Amino acid sequence: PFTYLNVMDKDGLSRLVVEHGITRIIHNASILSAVGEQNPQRGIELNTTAIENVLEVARMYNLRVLAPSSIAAFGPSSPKENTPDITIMRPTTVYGITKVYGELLGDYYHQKYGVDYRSLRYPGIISAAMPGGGTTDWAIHIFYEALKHGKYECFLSEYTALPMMHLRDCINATVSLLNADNADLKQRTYNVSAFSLRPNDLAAAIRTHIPSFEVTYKPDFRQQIADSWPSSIDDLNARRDWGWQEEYDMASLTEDMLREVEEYLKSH
Ligand code: VAH
Repeated sequence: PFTYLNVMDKDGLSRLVVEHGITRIIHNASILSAVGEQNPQRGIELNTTAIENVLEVARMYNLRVLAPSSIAAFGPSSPKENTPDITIMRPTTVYGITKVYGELLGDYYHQKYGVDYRSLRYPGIISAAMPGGGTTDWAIHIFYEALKHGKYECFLSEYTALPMMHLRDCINATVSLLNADNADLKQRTYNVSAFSLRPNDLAAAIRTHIPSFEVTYKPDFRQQIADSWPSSIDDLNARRDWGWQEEYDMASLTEDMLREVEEYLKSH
């Protein structure tokens, strides 16, 4: 079953939960990092009100909630490499600030009301679906441009390493945490990542399939956002507590993405 819902409408969310006997919510509705910096007030309003509504409805109806956070919850003063789950978190985007707020509010609802809140700090998620205004969108656009035009102008510098994962690994991690036994969870929010990815490395991987592929680099406002985030993430707690394990590395992701994007372009 599928229906539309405005996540700002708490009563509408409550009605949906009651009418459909909902027991779990995966809350993905959010304004992402780049779009959020172009309209900060809209990002603050939606991202905070949405998580508040989801947690309140979860409290009222005893729901299990998986409300993803992001590596964007870290900032320039967080450790840059192998960033741990628990560390300094002073993000410099409204997206990151609202993600830290969501994590802290989720912990509060868990402690005060016993709400079964769980969260994953997603890295950049790579799939053939068009991205929604994030700073990691380059890792999707590059495949479309490689297949359509044989060249791509990247909005980050070639050496900007960011944690990433394939969408299938993201879904597997989400379902694994959602189904994990509470007794196995030693924290409510976990880092997850499959590998760190730099634009020049992905360009080289694509060139093993499309030798003539050319990339130029023209950093824009998103470079400053990317520079404030970790280059790599420590997700050992997720691997230990509930068995997180990625399937895709950069090479297998590249093969899969070229195949999926080619399929998409044939039918659109
Ligand atoms: C963004 N794709 O770029 C999202 C993600 C780690 C980044 O949260 O905003």
